[in-house]
Amino acid sequence: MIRFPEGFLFGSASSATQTEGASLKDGKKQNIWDLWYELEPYKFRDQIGPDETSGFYDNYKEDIKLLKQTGHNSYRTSISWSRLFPDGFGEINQKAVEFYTDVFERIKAEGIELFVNLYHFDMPASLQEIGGWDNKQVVEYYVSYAKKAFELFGHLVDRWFTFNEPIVHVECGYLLQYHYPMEVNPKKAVQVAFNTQLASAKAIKVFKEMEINAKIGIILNLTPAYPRSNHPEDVKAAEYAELFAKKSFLDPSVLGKYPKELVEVIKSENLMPDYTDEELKIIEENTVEFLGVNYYQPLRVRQMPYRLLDDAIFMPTNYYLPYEMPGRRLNPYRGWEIYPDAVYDIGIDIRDNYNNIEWLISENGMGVEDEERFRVDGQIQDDYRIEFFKDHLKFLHKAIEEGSNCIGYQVWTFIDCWSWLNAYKNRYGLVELNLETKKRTIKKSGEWFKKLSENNGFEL
Ligand code: BGP
Repeated sequence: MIRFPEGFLFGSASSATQTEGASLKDGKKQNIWDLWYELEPYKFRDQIGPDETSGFYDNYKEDIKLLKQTGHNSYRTSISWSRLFPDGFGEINQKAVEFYTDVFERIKAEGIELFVNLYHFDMPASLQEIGGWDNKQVVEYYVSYAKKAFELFGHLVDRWFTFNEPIVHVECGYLLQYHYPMEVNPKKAVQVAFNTQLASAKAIKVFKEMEINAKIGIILNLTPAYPRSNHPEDVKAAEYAELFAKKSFLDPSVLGKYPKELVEVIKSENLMPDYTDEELKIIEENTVEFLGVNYYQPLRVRQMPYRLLDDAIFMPTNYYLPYEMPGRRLNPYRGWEIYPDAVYDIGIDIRDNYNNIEWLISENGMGVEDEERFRVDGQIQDDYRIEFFKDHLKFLHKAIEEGSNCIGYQVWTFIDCWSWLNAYKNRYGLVELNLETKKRTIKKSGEWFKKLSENNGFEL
């Protein structure tokens, strides 16, 4: 039997845009997902947009009851910025205040620890029009939004997050064209990354000044980079990959400083952002109190074998090549390698290099296509998901045994939800969503998760 420390947090994570639906209802205005879907619906899988989610906005009362039935003692969701402030700033939407207050009160009434995230890839469309994270005025609007959220809901929320996976809106929005505004603009990408870090630190500063009785952190997708071999060139490639993918947000968020190697690369590429010493000081003095770690897949890399053109456009992958390890265990539906050992490596890295800060797994999960084929007597028998959780929990437990300060494990996700790029292709939920009827049915993994949480562990 594997047992976790007393009071260990079990739960799941979700986000506003992926669950609420009602994207233009009761005063909410467009965020970049609603806008992008209006402009280019063909870029969305099966042309399903963010209005067609599981419908938490209308179903939350029933959904919250399911949290208990699936063993949640903690739950993370996010506030939709453009629901609370339809224009991103200025007038507040009273309907949104009522909605989030009721949601949060009901979650608390169930005795569930409430984690609330302020930003999950969902810039209000009106603020994207003025440049989004590239514009420092937007940083100020974000801080005002955060302050209002702390004022309104500070008495209900146990743990706050400033951002979910900030590297994603940097890379996907400004280098790789997976997210709106789909630019390829390294200079902006660096500015967006810096401004996001600044926004996080400024929100933490306000939070601390308000002396709220809760904690504040950030969620990072910490993907360890494993070199193909011990050859020094492969090892160097992995160090570069970690600089971009991991340390770019982890170091300033936890240690208050950017790694000097990263600054050197950015300087040598002529991409230094616009910043002041005062801003660096704000970042240095306002680090996170705990950390959420999303982990799905490792990053395997090898030496970059080609010489680049002198004027090659900057991409992190100018410094390493992603590497597909032969024989890797794969989730074929998502194309992501399954490598649970990394959870241990993350735990030890945080213990040894990041002050052993308090942390939790804030997302981990397996998206599977056509789960319908696993239905027996009306219930999805998702044994593969249970195995996936167990495998990761074993390595998490090992890290905890060796002193890593991990306080919880939250899976992605609660009820099958809408995915940014894959709509409903891959299902992640502990609870099945019938797309036509919207009926919710607990999967086998949901029942298993309840036992896991009740026993604070599981039989090997
Ligand atoms: C994480 C995001 C989530 C979620 C998850 C699964 O990176 O924080 O919002 O979507 O990935 O990914 P996907 O939906 O692309 O399969």
